[in-house]
Amino acid sequence: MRGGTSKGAYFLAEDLPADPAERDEVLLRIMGSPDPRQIDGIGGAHPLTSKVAVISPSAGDESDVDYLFLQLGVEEATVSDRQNCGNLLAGVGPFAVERGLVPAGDGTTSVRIHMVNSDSVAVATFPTPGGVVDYDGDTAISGVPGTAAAITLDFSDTEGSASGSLLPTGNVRDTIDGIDVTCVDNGMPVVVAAAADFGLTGYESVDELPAVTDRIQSLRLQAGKLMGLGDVRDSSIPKTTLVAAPRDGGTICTRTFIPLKPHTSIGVLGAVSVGTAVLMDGAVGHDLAHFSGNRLDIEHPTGHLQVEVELDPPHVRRSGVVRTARKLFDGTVFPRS
Ligand code: NQM
Repeated sequence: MRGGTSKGAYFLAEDLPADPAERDEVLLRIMGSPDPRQIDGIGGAHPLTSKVAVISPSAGDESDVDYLFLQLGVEEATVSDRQNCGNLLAGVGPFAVERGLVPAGDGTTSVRIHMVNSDSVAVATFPTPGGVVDYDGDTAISGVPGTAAAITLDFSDTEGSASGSLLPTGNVRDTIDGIDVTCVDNGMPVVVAAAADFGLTGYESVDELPAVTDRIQSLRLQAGKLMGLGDVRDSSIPKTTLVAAPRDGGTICTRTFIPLKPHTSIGVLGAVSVGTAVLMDGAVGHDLAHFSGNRLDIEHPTGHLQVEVELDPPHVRRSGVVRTARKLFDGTVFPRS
């Protein structure tokens, strides 16, 4: 399924080996990692298309399904459960209905999704006229051609998703390598820095960005330690987002690295986290941002991502976003033996 601006393979947990090491081995073979082209698998040769969602019915009363997100390396044989993915999340509710894990409502269906990676709950609401998921609609999201049905995602408890707190270093601003940064985690651990401090305008195209990779790596390795994430050399978190003043009517302009490759847009929870940071007095980006209305409009290399964040400083009340998803293929994949 395409979920938001990402694409991944969605599995029922019962169809995969229960042992995590065995499961990861099978998933690497399915996606074709490690290989820059993922030629021997179904992965799309980019972190945004080398993703897996594992879904199962929830045990407790607080959610309907459990969603475990796994980020597979492309050139590395890595499988990481350390981060969430708010984009693949968009496909989880429809998948749960398609697979009969949740009954469809007549009109719309809301599915309470336990995001296993961060132990938090998201509520996804999407159209199910006549009890069938309808993927068609008139909602456009930047980075995806055409339009599709809106899937609203409401988050609670995303604060400190991987690091334990909204400001994991204990400060709203730190200095690393002589550069001011804000380390934030409202669903995704992100290091926010000013593009100008990297000698960039912040409006570069994705192809112009990779030149700064060494500096981004140095920044995130040190930030990872300050954020309590340990040695993050082989980890997909934290992400780094370089910010600049908006130039297309938005709140803030962003260029994001996941963790070293430039993102063609920005992750959902990444955008929620950056939006949360710039709302805070003293944070990097706060003085560059233009605020108007309830929504935060995050400009990125291929358009805009609008998020809602309600703060009750120093805590988060709620956050939300609108995405779309599409069922692309349903069938059997053959991991080579
Ligand atoms: O931040 C990319 C994406 C993501 C993750 C990444 C995401 C999120 O665009 O919630 O969606 O940051 O690796 O899918």
